[in-house]
Amino acid sequence: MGRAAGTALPPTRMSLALGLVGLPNAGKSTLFNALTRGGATVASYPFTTIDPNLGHVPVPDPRLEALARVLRPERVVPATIRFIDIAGLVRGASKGEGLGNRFLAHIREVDAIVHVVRCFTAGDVAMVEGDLNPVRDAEIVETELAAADLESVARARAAAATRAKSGDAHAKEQVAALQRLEQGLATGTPARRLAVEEPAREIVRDLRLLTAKPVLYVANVGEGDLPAGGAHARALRALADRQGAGFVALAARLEAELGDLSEEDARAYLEAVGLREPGLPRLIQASYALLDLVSFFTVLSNEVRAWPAPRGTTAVEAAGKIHTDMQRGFVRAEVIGWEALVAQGSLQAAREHGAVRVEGRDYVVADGDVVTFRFAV
Ligand SMILES: Nc1nc2c(ncn2[C@@H]2O[C@H](COP(=O)(O)OP(=O)(O)OP(=O)(O)O)[C@@H](O)[C@H]2O)c(=O)[nH]1
Ligand SMILES: [Mg+2]
Repeated sequence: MGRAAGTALPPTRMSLALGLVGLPNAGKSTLFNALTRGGATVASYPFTTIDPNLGHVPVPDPRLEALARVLRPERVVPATIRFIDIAGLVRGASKGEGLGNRFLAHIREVDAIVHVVRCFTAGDVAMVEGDLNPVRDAEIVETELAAADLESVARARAAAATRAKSGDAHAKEQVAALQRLEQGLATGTPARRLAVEEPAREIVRDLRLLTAKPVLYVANVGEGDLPAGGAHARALRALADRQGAGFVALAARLEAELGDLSEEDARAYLEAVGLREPGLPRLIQASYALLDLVSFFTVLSNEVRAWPAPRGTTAVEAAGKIHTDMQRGFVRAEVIGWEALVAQGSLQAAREHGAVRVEGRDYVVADGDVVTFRFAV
């Protein structure tokens, strides 16, 4: 296809991961268990728990269900995202308290943060800080993340300063830019809300700052506070709004229990607490959005499948998610929106009616596209 042999291809990325972060006893593991088990009931996808703290969770998607209803494949495979259950953090973690550094290293690995904040009272579950105060709890966690970032940036600045001393003019600019970033972090502003000046951009990207990651707050509320969530959840939502962060309120223990029930019993349970639907699908969809992923679909004779792709993914990159051969031998992509395909009833009908477009390798895949890749090996 006119490509020089041996040209390096962009690496096919592993699926993106979200870390469950929060104080001890916030309900992270309870929520993780609900996610990894509740997820299994969403579709036929055989979810894998790679280790007890890392799970693939299927993403519920009404568009995929609509396609499946019309196309009647043998298998329906949803997109998945990874959740990592991270050990609880305590005040002083950035100085090595509790599980300190190990905890922070795990957060550095993830692409986005689901910050679980305790909003339930239960006499038998100890509160690390003595009383219930979700906004304070959230701020303790954020302060630790910011302190760790401040240290990372200070170290990078010191390294740049050493290079500047040996006469590197660019390093001098980097020092100045890093200094300004440090000042912003020191006032408690998360890195995601600070502009990084060009000379320091690459350095900062490599630091993988903890407060640069997108955040979704989960208010873990008591069953008695459902359906609205209560005053504590409201306070936390206000904090999330101030930060421009995502927010979901749910009761983790109830969500975990729902996974053990028959569909009928689960419905009755939800009704009893005044909920129209469980909270997990909402949380998973919000998490998916937090990662800034779009979904494209593939249709084979016996399988309809959803694939996650970072917004802006091109057709040739999307092909590479499925198979490196498809990427290497990419010829073209045949594209139709999911709604149009549902209306047409089958890919064949869609082709006959001229409803399928032909796109080249640089086509940017849109959310909801159904794509057939043509490739030559
Ligand atoms: N009443 C109530 N209890 C909950 C809820 N979620 C969690 N718990 C209880 O809170 C305790 C701590 O929950 P975990 O899920 O282990 O908390 P964690 O955040 O993983 O804690 P660490 O791993 O120590 O950081 C357990 O006894 C849970 O049963 C909830 O929604 N309602
Ligand atoms: Mg835990």
